[in-house]
Amino acid sequence: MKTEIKNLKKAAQRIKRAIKEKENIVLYGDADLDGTVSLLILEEAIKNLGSEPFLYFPERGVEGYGLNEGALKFIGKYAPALLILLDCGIGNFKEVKKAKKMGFEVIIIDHHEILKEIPAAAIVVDPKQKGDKYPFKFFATCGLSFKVAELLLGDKLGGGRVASSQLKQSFLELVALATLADMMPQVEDNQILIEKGLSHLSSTFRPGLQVFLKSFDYQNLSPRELAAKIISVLQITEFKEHLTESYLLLSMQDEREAARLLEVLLEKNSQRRQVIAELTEEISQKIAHDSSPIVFEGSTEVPHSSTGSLASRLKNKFKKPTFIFNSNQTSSRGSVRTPKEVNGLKALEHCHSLLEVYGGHPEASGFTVKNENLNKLKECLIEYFKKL
Ligand SMILES: [Mn+2]
Repeated sequence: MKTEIKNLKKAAQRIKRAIKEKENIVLYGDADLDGTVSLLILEEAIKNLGSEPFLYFPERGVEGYGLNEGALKFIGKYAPALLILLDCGIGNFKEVKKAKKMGFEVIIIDHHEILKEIPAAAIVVDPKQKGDKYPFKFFATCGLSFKVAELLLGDKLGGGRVASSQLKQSFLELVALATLADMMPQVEDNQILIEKGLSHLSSTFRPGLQVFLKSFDYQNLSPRELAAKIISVLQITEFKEHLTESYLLLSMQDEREAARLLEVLLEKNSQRRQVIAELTEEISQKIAHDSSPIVFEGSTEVPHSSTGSLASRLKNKFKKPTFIFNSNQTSSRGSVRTPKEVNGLKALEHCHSLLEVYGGHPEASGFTVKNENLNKLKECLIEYFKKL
């Protein structure tokens, strides 16, 4: 028998049962492109089977990353329900327990590193968990979501009929974009997903992607260049009533409506790029002669949605583990980017007693810290990296 990802089938069976028994289903996704696409694929699969799930994306800058108290309060009205956490959840120990108490049965579909333990969810799909024998470990969450959709839809997905193979192709386009956006290794299973998805991108039938073809001179772009341009617009967007604008665009049925939204997104994107360029310059000047083993910078001025991009740029420039955060009145939320040979997640783990939340991947992770612990965190990290 072919090995499968641990609990994948179990998750699909549980979702099928929820559809059949008309249980409420809540899809809860991280707001980046991976989370957005993971949610959209499952939503479309579930709708195809006749059920209408509720949707929620937590707003990172306001609520923090992953499942949180405020979000639970909001979605509480749907309980009892099946709550599916996508591209987040594997670090939400407290919140998953709380959700259970509120009447949610929780499924986690995530690809982030397993921390000290696994949350008390009913079903956890994460190729990095113990006992997962599937050889490939580096799916983006959208790849896992696609696999669940395949199990849900069976013959309805690519079963030879035109409509169904179109749906499969459309899912693959989304998976390719989100896997690239999440910077997952482009090898083995991912390579296949990306190649399949990109191969038909220029003939996509999804209105929210068609509008990109009309707005860019795509004939002169390779499929990868086209994908990179689309990703740069969709990777981080703003929110409307707990939905991301990238979700709204990709789920739109009407092309004219999609074209209008794309115009707004392109404008916001160019403004964002300018802010990032200015902040990169500002911070670079400030730390140019700094001998610290790390870059640790942030303020209320750094937009929370730009901490990842800023950290990546500064990491590439100074070749040091880089921690960039946005502060509000009580706490700071940051992104970590480290040179290849350095594991930033281990560093956060070392200082975890100072942190509220942390998680991610060895080269790209994130954290939330109370402002009163910010300096202690900096010292803890410096001490950690000095010893390395
Ligand atoms: Mn992801």
